[in-house]
Amino acid sequence: MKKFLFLFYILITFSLIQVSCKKAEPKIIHFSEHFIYINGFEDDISWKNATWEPIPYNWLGDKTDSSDFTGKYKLLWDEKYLYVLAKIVDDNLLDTHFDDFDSYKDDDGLVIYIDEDASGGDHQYNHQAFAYHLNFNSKTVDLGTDSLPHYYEHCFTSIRQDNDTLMYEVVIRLFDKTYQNDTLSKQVNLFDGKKIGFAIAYNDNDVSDNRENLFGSVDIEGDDKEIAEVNSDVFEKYILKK
Ligand SMILES: [Ca+2]
Ligand SMILES: [Ca+2]
Ligand SMILES: [Ca+2]
Ligand SMILES: [Ca+2]
Repeated sequence: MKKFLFLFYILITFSLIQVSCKKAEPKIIHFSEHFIYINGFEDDISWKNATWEPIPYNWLGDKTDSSDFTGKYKLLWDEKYLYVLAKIVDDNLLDTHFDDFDSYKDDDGLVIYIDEDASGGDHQYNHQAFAYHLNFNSKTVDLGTDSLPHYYEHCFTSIRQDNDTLMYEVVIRLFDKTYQNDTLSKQVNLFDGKKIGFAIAYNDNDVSDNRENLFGSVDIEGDDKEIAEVNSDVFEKYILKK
């Protein structure tokens, strides 16, 4: 009996070790066989073959419900670009800072986080990963190596508003950690089997001076729920598949 219990103990311990060592499989981004027209409409053939994923987590701000915000997104790729479609329902659209570099997180706006090689790690003042803040004028802002906000012409964005619904359709060129500026740096080509880190979020302000909530696509442990702005370890791993 003792021998049986010992063997049982070994088996359970081994199983627990296996479970704890098992890493989450990367999610799949499917290849786009067809041209995607960046116009804020989701009727392109390729989008029909992509699956919606939710933006369910309240990273910052008071507890709220679906009447305040709901969000979902789809991803696709081809050899040159990553494509993002995001459907946001926000009960009150607010854009009060007309200087794109001034308090942009206190206006409503989508944020797209990309770590081109899924390396993880700090990206606040370097370019091993990017946090693209999409303004309503379709310009994109992220912090530079000088710790100041700058424009990045990596994203071409179409935003279509229908009452309280925003449809973002975005085509993105990816850059690696050697990125210097938009004229000197060469974009990274995409290929079957390439892994990237990705997350998406929405700054929601409805009636306040400062941002009310930040909603995100990944479940972040710990107290620093805005960590995606600083560290790409929390981005989700995706693999490009043909
Ligand atoms: Ca379209
Ligand atoms: Ca809202
Ligand atoms: Ca990286
Ligand atoms: Ca809002």
